[in-house]
Amino acid sequence: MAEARSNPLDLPDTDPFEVARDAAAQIADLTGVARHDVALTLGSGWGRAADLLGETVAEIPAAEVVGFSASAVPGHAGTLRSIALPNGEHALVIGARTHYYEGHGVRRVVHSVRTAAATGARVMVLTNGAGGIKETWTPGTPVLISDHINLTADSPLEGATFIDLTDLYSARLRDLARGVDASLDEGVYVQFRGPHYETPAEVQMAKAIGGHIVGMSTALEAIAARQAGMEIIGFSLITNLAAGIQKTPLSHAEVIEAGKNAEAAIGDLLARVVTAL
Ligand code: 8IG
Repeated sequence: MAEARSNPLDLPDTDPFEVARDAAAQIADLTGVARHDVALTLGSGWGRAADLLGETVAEIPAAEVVGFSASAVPGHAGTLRSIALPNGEHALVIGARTHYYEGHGVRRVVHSVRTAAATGARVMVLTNGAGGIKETWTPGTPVLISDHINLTADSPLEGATFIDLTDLYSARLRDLARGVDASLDEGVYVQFRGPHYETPAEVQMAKAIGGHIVGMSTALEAIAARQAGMEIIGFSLITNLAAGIQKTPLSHAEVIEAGKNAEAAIGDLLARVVTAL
């Protein structure tokens, strides 16, 4: 089984950027596409978007590329896809997110982003399924991420690496997205460790400190993307209202269902945003 293979990112002396460069070289080799221009990580509900972006040139199991492992979450595809965009550029679609709660460390969490940068991508599109704190958001609503609060108490940066995170989620790209869909709302994403959902008290805390969206991904990836010099845009699909905001218990089945129902609309949104980049 591919997953049983040892991962160089788990060894303390490994340079994670060297592994990312090796992974990018393998992707170029396996896809026949020398350089990718934009990369997208597709979270819960966003999977269908890839089909609408352009023509798939190649699709490879992520586990075949160094540093990656197959996705642990039902509803997440474990593949890397190279897609030819209508403008002649290429998109790398990452359907294999490693979550922080899997416990493999931050290097593994951000490996896909570092690899995307090493393939040449200048723009990183991060998407996720998440809980909403704003009561006006119904399940199936896509929202722009305007900023984040990282509650993992961890960082992809190692040592004395000081990186500015002002305008982390590019105002230019958010404006561009609103040009595609003027009704897009935005909010501050709060990354919790998970994998449990929040208690209602934790949701109230997230709200009190300025959060609007609760999730278990994206913030650490965005930091790594900024370190790599990429321009970042983030979208959350609100699949549920956060615990205590919605009156019924949260379930993963509900999340998958909301994602399925929103699939066509958010796929179209994402395709139009990528086209406009
Ligand atoms: I989908 O309500 C999804 N992911 N932390 N809270 C957190 N993550 C989520 C939620 C949620 N919904």
